[in-house]
Amino acid sequence: MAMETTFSIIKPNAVKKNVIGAIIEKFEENGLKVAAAKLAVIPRAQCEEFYAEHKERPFFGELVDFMTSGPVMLMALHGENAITRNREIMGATNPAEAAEGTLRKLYGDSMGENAVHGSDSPASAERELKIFFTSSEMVNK
Ligand code: IDP
Ligand code: MG
Repeated sequence: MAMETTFSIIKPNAVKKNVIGAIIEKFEENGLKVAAAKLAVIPRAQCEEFYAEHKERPFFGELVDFMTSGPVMLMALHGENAITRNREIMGATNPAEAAEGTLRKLYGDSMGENAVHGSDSPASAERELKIFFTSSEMVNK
C-alpha cells in the first residue's frame, strides 16, 4: 500500500466541543500521523475556493457560512493508504448514517455540521493541501 498525505479539517462545531485532542487521538490510534497543523479561521474567499466543486449546490452559502464561523483545525495526515483510511475513520457524510465509533457519529451534529472534512481522492488531497499549506510547513512529505 502506498504512503499518502491527506488533508483534514476539524470543523467549527467540533472545535467548539473541545474535542481536537480526542479526534487527533483517533487518527493516531489508526496509524495516521499529523504532518502539519494549524488552528485558523478560514477567510471566506479561501473557503469558497476550497469548496468550489459545491458552488452550484443549494447548501453552498450555508456551508461557507458555517465553515468560516469560527476556528478550525487544518491538518495534513500522513500514513499508509491515508486518504481512504481517513474517510473510514470519519464515517458517512450524514452523521445519522455514520457507523458506530466513527468521528461523524461521535461528534457530528447534522449533515452540514459533521465535525470533520477529509479529502476524497489523491487529486483532491493534493489540491486541498496546497490551498492551506506550503510544502515547508509539512513533514513526512
Ligand atoms: P464529504 O464531506 O463526506 O466529502 P460532500 O458531499 O463532499 O461530503 O459535501 C461536502 C460538505 O458539504 C459535507 O461534509 C457537509 O458539511 C456539506 N453538505 C453536504 N451535503 C449537504 C446537505 O445536503 N446539506 C447541508 N450540508 C451539506
Ligand atoms: Mg467531499
